[in-house]
Amino acid sequence: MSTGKPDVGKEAAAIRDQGYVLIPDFLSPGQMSSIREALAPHLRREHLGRNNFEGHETERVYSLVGLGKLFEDLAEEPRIMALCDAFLEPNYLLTASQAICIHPGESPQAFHTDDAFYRIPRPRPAVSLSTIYAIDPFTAENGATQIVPGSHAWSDPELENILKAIDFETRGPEERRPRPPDPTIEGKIEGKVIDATMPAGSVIVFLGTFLHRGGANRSTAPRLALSNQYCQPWARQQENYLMSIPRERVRRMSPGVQSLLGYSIHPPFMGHVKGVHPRRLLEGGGTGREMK
Ligand SMILES: O=C(O)CCC(=O)C(=O)O
Repeated sequence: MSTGKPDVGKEAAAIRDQGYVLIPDFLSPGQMSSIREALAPHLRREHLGRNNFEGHETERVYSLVGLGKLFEDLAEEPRIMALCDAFLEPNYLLTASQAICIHPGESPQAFHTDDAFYRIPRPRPAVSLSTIYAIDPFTAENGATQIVPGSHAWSDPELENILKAIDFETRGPEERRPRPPDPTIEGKIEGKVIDATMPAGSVIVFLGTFLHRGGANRSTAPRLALSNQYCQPWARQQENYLMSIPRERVRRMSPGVQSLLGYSIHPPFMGHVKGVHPRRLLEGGGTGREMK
């Protein structure tokens, strides 16, 4: 994990200017091998994507933060938290935490932004901040994330139909087909797309308003990445950690991670449980108003 007191001024400035920053040497080789070891039992091609957005040749492990201490530590990594502090309001939340393994033969994802489902007119501040950690080196051949620098500032008309182009429809294996090019966006971004190629251990951090996609994997080996995303404390989280991670496990997590999962309040009282702070449920106190 990155060491020392984070000085994120430059990184935050790059994000403000271009929509993203790429930070090399973020994870140590030791961390990466622990991550691989922890993920191995979950990456056996048993849970390939069910639609063109997840990717039929892509494996995803959701609620990653619930899989062990190293993923908890990554979720509250100090340098990433400092960047979240720069773009999000206090008590921001983890909204997505997943491993993404793009297998050979996968086609490119549709271009999208990670906060598109908050239907607030653009241009606007981002509702979320995303991270993608390269566990394998990201190359142009193996499915490096493809990005459009500056797109975080684009207006709705410039991104017209972007959500409609994303295909979430679930199909059986017999109906699977390559992901088609997205005619509503391809022309607009021609010449602006770059492959976020980076050595293993790097992380790319970008705004929720930033256009990107998982690339095609034309190599012969899988491309493994982790992605944690954070959202404003008043926004609905993509993943429902209150249901996906048992409370017994959450009790053993740090107060910071508990808060990121949703055991927190957006003042004065968004997120309360029968009038009390949700942390009380972790302390075993209950609310004093339990249903009979
Ligand atoms: O895997 C990647 O490089 C990007 C994936 C992505 O953007 C997503 O699934 O939302």
